[in-house]
Amino acid sequence: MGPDDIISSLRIGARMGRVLAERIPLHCICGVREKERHGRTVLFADIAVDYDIIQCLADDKIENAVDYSALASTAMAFTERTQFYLLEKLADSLVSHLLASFPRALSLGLRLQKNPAGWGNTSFSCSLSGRRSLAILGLGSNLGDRGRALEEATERLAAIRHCRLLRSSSLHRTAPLLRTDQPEFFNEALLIETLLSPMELLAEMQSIERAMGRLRGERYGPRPIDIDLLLFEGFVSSSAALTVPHPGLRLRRFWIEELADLGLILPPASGAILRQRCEQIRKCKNFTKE
Ligand code: A4P
Ligand code: MG
Repeated sequence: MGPDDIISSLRIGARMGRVLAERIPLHCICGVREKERHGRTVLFADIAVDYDIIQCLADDKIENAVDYSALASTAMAFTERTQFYLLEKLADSLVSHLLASFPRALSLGLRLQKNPAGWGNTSFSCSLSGRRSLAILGLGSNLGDRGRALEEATERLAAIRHCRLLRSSSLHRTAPLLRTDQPEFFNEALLIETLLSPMELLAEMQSIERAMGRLRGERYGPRPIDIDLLLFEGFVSSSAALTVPHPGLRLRRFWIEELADLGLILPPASGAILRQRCEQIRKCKNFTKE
């Protein structure tokens, strides 16, 4: 199992099914041409939703399924209220609205098709998809009221649009790593579900850090709050702006324990990961082992 698959193991036991609603007529104002701005035109939508059907198989009840007729009527009601120039923009807001309205949907694919007047049988379409992803965030604080800071960060994260807090780990008091000349940390990990992309989520995390008084000073230095993205479902990246899984994930004992609280047992770090991380740490002054 690769590091990107670790978090998906929380979905073990799922039996994935797909419902499809096709050629749903949507009446809306959408288009860049003058005549398209004056009245509603009809677009056609195909919507595919993937979800875990295990519960509806167990009891054969619509409440535990994704109701395809509700899917179609929600799409119709939403588009009637909107006005966009671009098909892409309409598709994106419709995908977000449907994912938010159908919490069972794990991923959703949408195709919008348009037959503009004057083009005969020619049609144009735009396809877009979105998904609900699991993510694990690592919270740390070693300045001010550390317990309150973790609580406040958790409240703020739970309030982000398109994010839902699923579980939190126990709180750990930890000796400072990397830079030892700073106060003891309070650390905690959260499991969330989000419709945001990894970069959108990172931007929200950083804006919470700023709102809570985090000033970006010395790397690894003391901070009222630090929020790290430890894992994001189906996503691996090694860029400086976003490295996921977090490079210290399997090297910090408190993260290993916090993830176990969330139901995730991490495989041990490979020799290559250990060597790479030691090299990284060596470049930092006042370092200690993680
Ligand atoms: N960045 C890249 N990947 C990520 C990611 N997965 N999550 C970028 C969050 N940010 C990520 O981050 C610096 C840059 O890393 C950002 O621009 C972001 O785009 P930062 O939060 O400004 O700086 P930092 O926190 O000092 O660096 P970093 O690498 O996040 O360090 P860590 O791993 O957070 O280490 N000891 C204990 N006991 N407990 C701790 O929580 N934390 C640290 C900081 C040191 N010692 C500690 C603890
Ligand atoms: Mg950090």
